[in-house]
Amino acid sequence: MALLHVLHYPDSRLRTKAKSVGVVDDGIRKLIDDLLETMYEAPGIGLAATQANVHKRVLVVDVSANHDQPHAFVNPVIDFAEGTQEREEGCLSVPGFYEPVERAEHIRVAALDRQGKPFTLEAEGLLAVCIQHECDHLDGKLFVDYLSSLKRQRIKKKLQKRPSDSGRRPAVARAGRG
Ligand code: QAP
Ligand code: CO
Repeated sequence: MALLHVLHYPDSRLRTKAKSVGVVDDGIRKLIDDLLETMYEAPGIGLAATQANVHKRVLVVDVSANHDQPHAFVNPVIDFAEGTQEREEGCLSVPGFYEPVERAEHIRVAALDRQGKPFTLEAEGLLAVCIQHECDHLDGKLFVDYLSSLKRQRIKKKLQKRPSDSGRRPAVARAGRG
């Protein structure tokens, strides 16, 4: 297992459209394990391969309180969506910023699991939001794209001013910098 480097907005590589995985092999299983390790270490509740500069359609999520319910999706497709919900979203690629975004309340996602076996999962609430957010990453889309251009520009300017690893420093180390 290995920790992966996470790209930060506005890095243009986050805009790459990821390619479908042909065969779920040991390399994909290692990618899944590395994404999970990186997500848990952050800590985060979701991470897409795109964020680690790997442009394959692979993502992981775990919204459980005990961090013991990992889900990995290869070639995920949301084939059903209904209702709306609005929640504060954050992103490991947009460290330190949280804004409300409207998403579908209830989804169904079809994907391959870590053995390459097709499955579907129905999700609602936070898990549904997280899956929609991570699927967006595979198409080069970020939650800031749903905000007003004014808010997005403010976030971009603030992230461009700070060192690229500052999202990983404890809050106390940033105190006094605004
Ligand atoms: C997507 O995001 C998500 O700013 C996953 O300094 C988030 O795990 C979907 C994180 C919220 C729905 C609701 C963010 C870690 C983690 C930060 C994450 C940060 C450190 C974000
Ligand atoms: Co994200």
